[in-house]
Amino acid sequence: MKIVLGQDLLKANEVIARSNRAAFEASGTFVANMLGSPGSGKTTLLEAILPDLMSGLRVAVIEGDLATSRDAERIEALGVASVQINTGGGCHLDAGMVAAGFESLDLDNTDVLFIENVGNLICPAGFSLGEHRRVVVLSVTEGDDKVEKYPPMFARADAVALNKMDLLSHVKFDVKKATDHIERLNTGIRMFSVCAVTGEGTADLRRWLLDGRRSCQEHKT
Ligand SMILES: Nc1nc2c(ncn2[C@@H]2O[C@H](COP(=O)(O)OP(=O)(O)O)[C@@H](O)[C@H]2O)c(=O)[nH]1
Ligand SMILES: [Mg+2]
Repeated sequence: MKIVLGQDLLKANEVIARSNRAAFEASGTFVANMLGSPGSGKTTLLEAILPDLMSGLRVAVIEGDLATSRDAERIEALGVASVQINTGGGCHLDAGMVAAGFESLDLDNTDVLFIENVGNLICPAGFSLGEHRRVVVLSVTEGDDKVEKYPPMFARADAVALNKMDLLSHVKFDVKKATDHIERLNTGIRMFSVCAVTGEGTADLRRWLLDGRRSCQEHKT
């Protein structure tokens, strides 16, 4: 008998992801999955966009990491409810972990939930969490070949935040080449150039997320 474990795992994840999505729809919570390499700037980007979002919306964050609660502490310092999930060595969050994570959040009183995935350009791409939107944070210090090397991550994203633009003149990174590659893999993907430490460019990303939230409320997607 042939057992295809990988496929079974993904199918089981899909079932839980659908039930997560149903819970998000029921509570009216818009959910964004933030992905990217370790150190690409996922937490810094959240720190840049959360304060403005918080002025009109109730926001929460689920943080995924192999170990430590450092990122959740950074988010809580902003006054945002957060839950840290430690995967204990696992290279990605799966839908079951997220379901356990949002149990300790008050979803009914959460308008926008961010999930910061484990830093990794490979494994998280295959695991839906029930999110409405996927944002890949790619920093210019990682090299412009990362799109070619890790296509599924970019093919399955809704947006890319090209981060650390303040360092562009110091590194070899061809923005046009990377952008062309991303758009070839995924027509219609949104590209944002940002500097998470100064917040430059993040207003456009924030507006896109808010538009996404509005369209999900109207069309339940
Ligand atoms: N120069 C610069 N550094 C950044 C930027 N965004 C993040 N960093 C730095 O990159 C490092 C990793 O950031 P972090 O948000 O922890 O990355 P994460 O692992 O993806 O969550 C930290 O030292 C940040 O200060 C940026 O836009 N410009
Ligand atoms: Mg982080």
